[in-house]
Amino acid sequence: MAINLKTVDDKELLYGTKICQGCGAGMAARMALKVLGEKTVLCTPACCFAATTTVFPQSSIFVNNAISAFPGLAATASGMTHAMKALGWDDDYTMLAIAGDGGTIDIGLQGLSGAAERNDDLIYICYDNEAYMNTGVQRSGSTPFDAWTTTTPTGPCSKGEKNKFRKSLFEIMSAHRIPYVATASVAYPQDYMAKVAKAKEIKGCRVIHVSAPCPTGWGYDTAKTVELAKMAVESGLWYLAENEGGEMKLTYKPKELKDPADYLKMQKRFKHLTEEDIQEIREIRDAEWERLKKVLSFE
Ligand SMILES: Cc1ncc(C[n+]2csc(CCOP(=O)(O)OP(=O)(O)O)c2C)c(N)n1
Repeated sequence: MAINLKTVDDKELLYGTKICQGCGAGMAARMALKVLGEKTVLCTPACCFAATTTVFPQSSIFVNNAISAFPGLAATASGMTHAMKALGWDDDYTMLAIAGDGGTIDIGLQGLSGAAERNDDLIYICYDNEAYMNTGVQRSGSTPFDAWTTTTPTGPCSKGEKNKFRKSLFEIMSAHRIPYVATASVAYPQDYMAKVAKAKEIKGCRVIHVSAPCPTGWGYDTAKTVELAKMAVESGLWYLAENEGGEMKLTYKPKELKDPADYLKMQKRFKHLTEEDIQEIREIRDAEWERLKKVLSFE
């Protein structure tokens, strides 16, 4: 699908923010807003995106952004989309909810499940920086195996995050049988924006889970966000997929998976890993890729 990059004037998007240099979350939000345009009603819970763009009385977004309680984004957005209908707003408006992985995959999951069950008419974007970044890098249900965070320290008694598998929001939401679920990455803007554009044309509950690296929490050079996000996909540690009406597929398949070692070695949160640890991550990646082949029907 061709994306009109001129939907909104670049200058109107997120100027004068407090977003860190190289913030993947800012990129994810900016690209979504670019596609959805001015007829968007936005709601965000406590997270980096809210704290860096929307602190009353200042805002750096060209549409209003209502801030919800941390666990309450989906419930608030559900109420707002019903209110839009009750007020007779024209159908062109999109109710957009944007939250981090903590606010979605952990504390906000119950409300999102309710919105999905009711098939409330909204687009929910979870930008995934793989920890609770706004409060200083605490682990979430999306923190990868072995990663350092302040609550998964590294040292003689601990090797970072213990869970081998991250919660799969894509599969959790697919199990709700909503009309559209996708994964995406800020390193593949055409793929991501096409998914947002497709979601805009569909009614009901639509969820997009976008990989969004965080230089501050992951510990890497701020210029490398896109490179790192790309390496995650090319090494099979993240994947680009969609589920449209029950049809699940990969939307981008790397020719052959790259060695995750290069990706891991670029980040301070993995600097404690030995060659044996990296080998274990390769094996977990291989097993997960085999599982995904069955879920997403690819070879
Ligand atoms: C009930 C509740 N618990 C904790 C907090 C503190 N808090 C605010 S933002 C945040 C982290 C958000 O993490 P995430 O959703 O992953 O978004 P990110 O900060 O990474 O953008 C926390 C714990 C809160 N606001 N409300």
